[in-house]
Amino acid sequence: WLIASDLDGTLLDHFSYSHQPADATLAALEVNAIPVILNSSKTRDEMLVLRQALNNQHPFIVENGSAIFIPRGYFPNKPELAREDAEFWILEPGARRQDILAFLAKDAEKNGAPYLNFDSASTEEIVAATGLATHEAERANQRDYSEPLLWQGDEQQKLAFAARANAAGFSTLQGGRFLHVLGQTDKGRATNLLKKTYQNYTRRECRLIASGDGPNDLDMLNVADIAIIVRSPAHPPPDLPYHPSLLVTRETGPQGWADAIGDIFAADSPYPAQMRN
Ligand code: 2M8
Ligand code: MG
Ligand code: MG
Repeated sequence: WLIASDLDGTLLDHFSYSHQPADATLAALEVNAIPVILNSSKTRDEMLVLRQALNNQHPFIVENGSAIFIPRGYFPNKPELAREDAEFWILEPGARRQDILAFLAKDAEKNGAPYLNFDSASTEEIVAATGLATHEAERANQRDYSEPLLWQGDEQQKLAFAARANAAGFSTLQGGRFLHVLGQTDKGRATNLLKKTYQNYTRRECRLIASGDGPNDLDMLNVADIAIIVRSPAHPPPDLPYHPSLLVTRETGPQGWADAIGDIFAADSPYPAQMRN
């Protein structure tokens, strides 16, 4: 088994960013050697801090599927297409933030910019938009592959903007608060790439549980054997197209997540035994 999970609104409470209700379940998964892959809109810097807080040493996926960070030595050798730095082997299906910013600047000249974007926002504005602390907001703006926009225009303008981004070779994804502009990737594509990497090294098929609360999680839920939609206190659950094994949690955030994982691995689980072990 492999579990891919969103952070905000899933492993972390939407408002308080607390992970406490998920801690015992995360520890139990670790004991059972079931890797939890953190897969979020967040940046590398943010993820490094959260991985520590969550006691997680597995690969992780940043900026909505833009890059996969694999701790060096996690697999017997470096995956073929990965580049490496001092700590990680890095697969990068995404685009570069500077190319996205160049597109935004050009697009704004012609169509205006009915949004607040991180690159031109002050730290105080990011704090106000996210509820993060100052140093956390700084880490959130340490981006390499994507740009979050706090949309201030109407829905129609947003759709037209998304179409122009696509035509320019980028894509857009709606997160809990922001519209993210990124390369032609998403959480599902990156999860699949990482799953194949696990399978190549273990020479075994691995099954995937994915969990998330927002529209930007749907691609990841779609590639999973079991999909968990975590209920949000802030927005309705996203519409999931047909999925044969879908759970929607009763509780919100990390409590909902822990309950769902508990149900899947419980002795009297409604899931077939071969799905449990
Ligand atoms: C942004 O991501 C969330 C994820 O759903 C959003 O769109 O609301 C990112 O900027 C991320 O880096 C940041 O930590 C988060 C804070 O709420 O917002
Ligand atoms: Mg989320
Ligand atoms: Mg997210």
